[in-house]
Amino acid sequence: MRKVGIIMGSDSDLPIVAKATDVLKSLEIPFEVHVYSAHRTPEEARDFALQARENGFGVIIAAAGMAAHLAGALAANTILPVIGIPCKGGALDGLDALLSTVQMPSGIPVATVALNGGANAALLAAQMLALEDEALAEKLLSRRAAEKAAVLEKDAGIMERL
Ligand code: RP5
Repeated sequence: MRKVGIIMGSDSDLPIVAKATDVLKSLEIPFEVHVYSAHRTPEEARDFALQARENGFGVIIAAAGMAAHLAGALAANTILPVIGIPCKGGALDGLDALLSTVQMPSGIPVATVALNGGANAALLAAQMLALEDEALAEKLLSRRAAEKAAVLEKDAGIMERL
């Protein structure tokens, strides 16, 4: 199976990235995590993206806050799908990161999840890899079934709580 590459702009983004790695571990998807900043270590970020396909990656997740150009900068150097996680924080509490990540000009797409959406970023990456991996697709279907059962269990008990 191809790996998921997770790049965070700073180690202060780690709590958000941990939500993604928890999901990837639960699905037994191999991953690699790096701290590469688009502005502090632009060469490392570029080289990672340029070599990602030949290094066995299938999807890249980029987590960054404030003027969050990391996902776009990685996407500029690879045709692998790039999923951006805008991280909360700073004076605008994430609105800056959300717009910086989601508003990519035509030609270089970044699939953007919610602010701090580490779990959904990992699930979206898993769904991409599952296109060519039936065993992984089955795990995702089981996960959906478990979520459905949990909601229906809450539905069954909701009247008793009122
Ligand atoms: C971005 O700036 C990082 O992704 C982080 O979310 C934010 C703050 O970085 P630190 O000042 O905590 O290193 O580059």
